[in-house]
Amino acid sequence: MSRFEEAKEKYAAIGVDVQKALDTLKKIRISMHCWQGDDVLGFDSDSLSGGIATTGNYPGRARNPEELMADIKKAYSYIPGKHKLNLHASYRITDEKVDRDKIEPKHFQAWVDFAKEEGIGLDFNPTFFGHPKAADNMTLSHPDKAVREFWVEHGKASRKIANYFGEQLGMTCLDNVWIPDGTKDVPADRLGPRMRLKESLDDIFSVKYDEKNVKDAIEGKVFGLGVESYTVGSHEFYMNYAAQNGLMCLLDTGHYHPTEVVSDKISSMLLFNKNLALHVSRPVRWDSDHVIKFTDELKEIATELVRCNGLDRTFIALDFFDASINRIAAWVVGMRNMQKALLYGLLSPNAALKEKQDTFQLTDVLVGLEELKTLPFGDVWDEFCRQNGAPLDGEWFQDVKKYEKDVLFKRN
Ligand code: RNT
Ligand code: ZN
Repeated sequence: MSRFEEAKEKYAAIGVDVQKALDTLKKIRISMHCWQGDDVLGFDSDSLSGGIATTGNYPGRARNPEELMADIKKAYSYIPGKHKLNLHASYRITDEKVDRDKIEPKHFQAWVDFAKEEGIGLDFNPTFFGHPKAADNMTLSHPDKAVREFWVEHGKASRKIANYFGEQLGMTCLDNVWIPDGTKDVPADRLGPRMRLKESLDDIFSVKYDEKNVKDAIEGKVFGLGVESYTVGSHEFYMNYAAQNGLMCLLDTGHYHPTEVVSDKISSMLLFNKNLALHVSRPVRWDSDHVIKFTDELKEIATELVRCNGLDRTFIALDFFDASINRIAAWVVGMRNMQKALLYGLLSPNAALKEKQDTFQLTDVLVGLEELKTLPFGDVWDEFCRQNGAPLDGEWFQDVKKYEKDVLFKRN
């Protein structure tokens, strides 16, 4: 009997159908963020702002669209299944000098062609940072109407592009709004900026699109570097706004206080909302955007999505940017870890454990959850890679190192 066959029997003994889990996982598309490839710089600016930062100077950063696309392709070749690519508006590809309020679908045609070639979907994000008009750390909530209007136009232009992506690819595009707005020190007026943000959002979302093409999310945050005391787009702000306007909340796992976990929020969000969006990241002491590891919390997030019947309703995207390591390996480790976590959740005897909880057999719950951890999970993961024609753990990194030596290290 093969190791996989043996593993299958062990899982069957606790009531888990392994092949069903593998088939479900195969259908889950994870949105891979283009911005890990070039340290979030994009093609229309040369500096990052808005309280987020990449640290490190590992050689090989993609400097232009050709390099970024080549690196993304490389990363996908080591990741089982077909996924999505998450773009930021700052990654437009054009020779025109077009400012962010004037971007159009045609400035992203190269990405659409790329997506068609790769058989992937696209998601989109307006870029409210890394721009002279965002220098005050105020965009949609800026006291100056002209600045606000510029960013409102950017928000609208972005949704139009997202709609185009959905139409062209026949796959819903998630358009996610995150703004950096806030203040370094304790503000004298918290309400004013929030009123202005509300008004700006009303304007942006007044244009209606077919939900088949584009769905809108708004991403809250607790604080950023340099905006430590007050964040206009806080969680309460966006949860209320989303509830009132039928939008989707996006929870970034790095955007909460250090002992707060997103895994516990998923059931409540899915209970009251049709859809949910995630930015899966790894905060180390703060919103540091480290590469996601196969941690207990990552497993818990994925298992909650399975338990709450949320896999079809949740847009899973990754959001980290580490410039101190090989950027392709960062993507591959993160994407594969997200898949591993989902597999872990799919291989859990969730119905049986729920039954134990509801009949107060709490020791059974404890033992059941703990013993899951040493089942032959790795053999099932290997089989998932095999069934999807992807390399197993241990089989891809040498190849990345070769690409690093032949291609990445020659850049500069
Ligand atoms: C920032 C947010 C936001 C960005 C990306 C680049 O704290 O998490 O999602 O990381 O849009
Ligand atoms: Zn995020």
